Amino acid sequence: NFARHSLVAAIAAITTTGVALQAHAATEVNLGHTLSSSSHYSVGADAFKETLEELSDGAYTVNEHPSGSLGGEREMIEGLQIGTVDFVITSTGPLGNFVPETYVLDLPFLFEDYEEARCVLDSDLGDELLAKMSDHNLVGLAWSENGFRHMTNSQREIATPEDAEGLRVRTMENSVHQEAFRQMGARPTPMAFPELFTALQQGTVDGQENPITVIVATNFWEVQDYLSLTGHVYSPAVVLGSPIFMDGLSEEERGWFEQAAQASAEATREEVSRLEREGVALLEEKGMTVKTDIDVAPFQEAVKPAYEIFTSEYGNEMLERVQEKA
Ligand code: EAX
Repeated sequence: NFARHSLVAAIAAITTTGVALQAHAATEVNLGHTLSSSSHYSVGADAFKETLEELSDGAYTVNEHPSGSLGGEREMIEGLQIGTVDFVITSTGPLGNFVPETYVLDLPFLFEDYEEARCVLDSDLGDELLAKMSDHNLVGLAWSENGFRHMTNSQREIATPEDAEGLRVRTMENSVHQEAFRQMGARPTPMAFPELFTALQQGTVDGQENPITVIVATNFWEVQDYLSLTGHVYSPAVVLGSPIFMDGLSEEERGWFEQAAQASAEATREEVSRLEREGVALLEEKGMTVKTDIDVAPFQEAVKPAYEIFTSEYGNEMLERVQEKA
């Protein structure tokens, strides 16, 4: 009798749970980025999804959209502002077009190494820049990472700025970067990332610049023979949210998303570190000619005017504050 009673109770419980689950189907949010599903951004997207689904006990679920399937980085940022995209992991490449305060982070040779860059982004200054984004209709959630950028091309080995002269180099849609490459004598061609592989393949551009992480994740060795470890600029990434989605959340829910973004950034940074250790050997194995011992002083000298152009437009204050912390 007792057994029968509990069986009935158990069935009732299952039925109720079933009804409850139906009534509260998980709310789906989308998260986009430009890189492949084997990339450091996808590692970060997976961490975002896992953390959020766990913290919210399944109330939210994340649909990941890698490989630029929601558009290039500039387009996705616009999507956040109009509410067609909920979350994005993006480099700061096109972000300055929306939040000019972040341009400072894109200056060449600003940070010496990963430790320094991460330390500045994790400081109160980094928090301040994240908070600034809400003045521009975006929610800045966490500083993630893309990595130090290096040059690749299909024509020749680059050891000095002169070697880059006349090369058509794809840059991000970032005026600071375009200026730096112009100063080096290259011909910068701004372009959204999803168009880049084909442009390299068809020879519309000779070269591009990206971190080891991106070169590995995008199989650039198939279309680029030379890699020079110029490390000319640190490329931060950021986890951004749509204010249209986030403004509707309770305090507690908002906290879940913030923690998910934090977990995402941490997982991505770990993957960047791993690829920094292992990626160059892999690219050599794939047939790239890698120039490792680059004297960066002439490159630093060549891009100096980019600093003047930057400060004449945005002033010295932010730059000095970053340099003090670095
Ligand atoms: O954020 O556009 C770029 O070159 C970026 O490094 C890439 O989209 C990853």
